[in-house]
Amino acid sequence: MKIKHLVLTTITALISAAQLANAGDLSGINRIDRPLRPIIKPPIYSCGIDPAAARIDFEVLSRTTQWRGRVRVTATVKNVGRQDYVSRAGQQTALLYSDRTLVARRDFINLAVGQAFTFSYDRDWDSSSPAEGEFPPNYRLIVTYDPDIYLDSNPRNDDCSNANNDRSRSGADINGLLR
Ligand SMILES: [Ca+2]
Ligand SMILES: [Ca+2]
Repeated sequence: MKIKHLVLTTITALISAAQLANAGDLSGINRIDRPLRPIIKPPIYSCGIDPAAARIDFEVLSRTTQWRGRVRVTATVKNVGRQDYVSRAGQQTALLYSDRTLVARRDFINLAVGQAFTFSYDRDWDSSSPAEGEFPPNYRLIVTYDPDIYLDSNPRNDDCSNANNDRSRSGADINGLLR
């Protein structure tokens, strides 16, 4: 009888221990003891032929008062890839929008590795006005292509990343220059 009781007690204890271990495992407490996965930063994506909407810059050209002046919005398109962009006229263009209004555009043809071009839009700005100071427009630079750019039998004008062809910057940063 004693042996049978001991065996039963032992089995019960083992089952309880196993349940506790399982409960502990699910509680999340034990997870702290596990090695944490290192946070791996994704590599900076760089592909072959890659014109990109690289920058939007603001500058004050002249000032009439502390708050008002003439400003320039400059857009920069750059081939940030590892191969030259070689195309034909009329197949690619860069557009600069102020909110939904197209304010400047520049057609381009070829863009060597690392080569950039800029184009700009000048306007009056009043940082004390509602239209500019309180609700400044958003500027947006877009690199666009003919719909058939990937089907034109010229692989040298196939942008390998469309993720970097669209860049925005708030005109609020112009208010920072006219203060
Ligand atoms: Ca691109
Ligand atoms: Ca093509």
